[in-house]
Amino acid sequence: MSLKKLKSIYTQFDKTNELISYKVLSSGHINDTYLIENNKNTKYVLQQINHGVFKDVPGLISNKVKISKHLQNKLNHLSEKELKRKVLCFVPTIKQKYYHLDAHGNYWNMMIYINDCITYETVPSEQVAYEGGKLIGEFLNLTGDFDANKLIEVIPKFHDMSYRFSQFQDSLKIASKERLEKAERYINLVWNLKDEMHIIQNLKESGAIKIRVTHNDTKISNVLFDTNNKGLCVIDTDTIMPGVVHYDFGDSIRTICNTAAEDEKDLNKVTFNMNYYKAYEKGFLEKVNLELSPVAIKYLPLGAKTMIFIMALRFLTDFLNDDIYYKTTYPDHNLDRSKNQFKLIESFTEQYPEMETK
Ligand code: GN1
Ligand code: MG
Repeated sequence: MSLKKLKSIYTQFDKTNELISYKVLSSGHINDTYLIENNKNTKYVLQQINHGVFKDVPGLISNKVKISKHLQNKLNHLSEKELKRKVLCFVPTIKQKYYHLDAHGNYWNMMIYINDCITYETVPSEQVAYEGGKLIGEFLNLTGDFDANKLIEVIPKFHDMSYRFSQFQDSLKIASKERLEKAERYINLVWNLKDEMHIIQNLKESGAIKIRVTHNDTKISNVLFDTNNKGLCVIDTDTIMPGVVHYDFGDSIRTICNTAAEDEKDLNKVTFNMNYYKAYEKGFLEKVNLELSPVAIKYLPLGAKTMIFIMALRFLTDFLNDDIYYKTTYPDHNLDRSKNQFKLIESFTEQYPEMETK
C-alpha cells in the first residue's frame, strides 16, 4: 500500500488535516491494518476490511459501531478521555458513514488509536491472565442487556462445529496427496474428538445455554493493557455477533494459557498453563455477573477445549485447501498452527480433571 493511496483514503475521513506517515500493523490474519499519523500528531488505526471473508461489510460496521455506542452509554460516568481509552471510537467519514467504499470496491474504516498501551501474544504473568479475564468478563457484562437480535451474523455459522466439520470434509476431497500425507496424524485426531466437540453446539441449539452478544475473537492480542498491566480495552470487534459465552471464554483461554505463540513450531514449548487458567477464570467470573446458569458454568472448561479445537480444525482445513483463508508467511504455516493447537489440546486434556471443579 502506498502513502499516496492511504492519504487519499484518509481525506474521506478528514478533509482538514493531512496524513503524514503510516506503519503496517501485521498481527491480524484477515484485514489490512495501518497505524497512521496526521500533521497534528493525532494517530488513528485505518483498516481495510477483507470483504472476501466478511460478505456484508456495512452490516459488520453497523454491528461494531452499535456495540461501541452501547458501551459508551454504559460507561458514561467516565471522563471523555478515559472513555476514549476504554472503548473503541470509530471515526465517521465526511459523508457521515462509518466506512468508505473506494473506487476498487474496498471498504475502509477508521478508529482513534489508543496510546500508551501494551498487547501480548503470550502472557507473562498470572496477573495479566487475571486482568484479561476481568476485561472479557466486563465486556460480556456490559453487553448483557443488548438485544443480540439487533446484530447481524457477520460470518454465518462462524463457531458452528458441524459447519467447520463440513468444510473440513470438503477440504479432504480436494487436498493434494502431499498435504494429506503431512496432515495425516492430525486428520485422525479430528475424527477422534468429533462427538465431544459438538457438545457446546448441541447445548446452544437445545436452548440449554443462552444466545447473547459475543465478541468471537477474544484472543489475548485483542486485549489492550495499560502500562500498569490493567485491562483497558477489547479491540478487533469485527466479529461481534450473537453467540454463547463459551466462545469468548474459550478463545481467551486458548491464547492466554498457551505457553507459546499460536504458530510456535517447537511443540516442546507449547503447554497449557493451568495457573493462568485459574487466574483468568477468577477474573472472568468476578466481572461477568450475568447470572450464568449452572449448566453454562459447568461447561466453561469444555468451551475452552472446543475453541482450541475449532482453531486446530480451521487451520488444518485451510492447509488442506492450499491456504486460501488465513494470511501465511511460509508454505506449512497453517499446518504448524494446527499442530500447535493440537499439542495444546493434549496438554489441556491431561489437566482437564483439575478444571471440572464447579
Ligand atoms: C483470525 O484476523 P484475526 O487475527 O483477528 C480469525 C479468528 C481466529 C484468529 C486466530 C474472521 O482473526 O477467528 O481465532 O485469526 N478471524 C476470522 O489467530 O476468521
Ligand atoms: Mg479478528
